[in-house]
Amino acid sequence: MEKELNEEVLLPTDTFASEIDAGLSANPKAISSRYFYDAEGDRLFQKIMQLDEYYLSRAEYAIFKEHKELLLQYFADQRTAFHLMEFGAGDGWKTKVLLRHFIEQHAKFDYRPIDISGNVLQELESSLKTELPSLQVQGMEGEYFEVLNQMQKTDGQRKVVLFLGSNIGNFRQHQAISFLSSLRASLNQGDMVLIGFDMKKDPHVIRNAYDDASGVTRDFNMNLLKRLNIELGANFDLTKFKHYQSYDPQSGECRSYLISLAEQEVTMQAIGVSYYFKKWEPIHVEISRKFDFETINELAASSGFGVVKNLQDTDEYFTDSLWVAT
Ligand code: AVJ
Repeated sequence: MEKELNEEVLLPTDTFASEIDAGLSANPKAISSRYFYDAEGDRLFQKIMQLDEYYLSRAEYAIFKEHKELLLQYFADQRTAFHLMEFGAGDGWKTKVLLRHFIEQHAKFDYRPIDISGNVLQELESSLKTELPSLQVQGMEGEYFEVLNQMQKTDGQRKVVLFLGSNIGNFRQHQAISFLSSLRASLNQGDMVLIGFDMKKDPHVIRNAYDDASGVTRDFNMNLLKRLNIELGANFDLTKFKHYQSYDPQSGECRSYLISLAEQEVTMQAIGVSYYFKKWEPIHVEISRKFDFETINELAASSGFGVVKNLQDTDEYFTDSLWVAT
């Protein structure tokens, strides 16, 4: 592909600014976790994945190591060719376990990572070129469903969509159902999805994963304010906010907040607006939901999928749930 690729995720500043404005003007205040991922946010998330406390990526990696044969059997049903799509592939650390195995088995498939960041795709494609030269890769830059819908007409091959890492946890249940229903609408009957779910477990283990001893997650959360300073001309004083994490074992909601340590006013030059913060007022910045099988089944049933198989690591920390479009 001879396409020009962007340096990083470029959102129109007006959409970005107006969403931040709406969130900081609301009561209670909130900012969407999708804004974490500028270049520095990407780098900090990579560091999070290497933390002792952050078990999620390692657990999913272990599931793939253990069950790659079984997954290929399901994906390549009757030895037909398939498109392996991935939403938000990142550096592909976990996916490469599957890709390598599928290549070794001479499976008939191609790999199509989808991301709104051209830069992410470019890096992934070039690492795959050296590590798995015979793999057919086609990075697809754009919004997930737009890309899928464009493919709809191209050929009759089965699609298998990976949505890993418990990224689904960033949605509340009703949002997840609408996301998955849109996904279903872009697929044909018999297509499959493999979704990563972080499971409910010892609440201390979960809290620690989002409040690590070395403070990387704190920096990851605080980077959001830095980003607003740099990109929207805000004047957040980072010493006047702190990161706070809560986990509710009943709802399974793990929530991140940035808490104002003083009564203060913050100005955003880009739109010429000031925001007033009470002392101890929180900004809600992320929800990372934890799941159980009931919730997973409900999600599948409500969005037009049937659960084929649930795969877990030996600790039962994480589940990769394989679904078929019904
Ligand atoms: C990338 C959304 C799966 O919620 O666990 C990690 C992001 N936030 N530590 C998660 C995250 C704080 C992560 N996801």
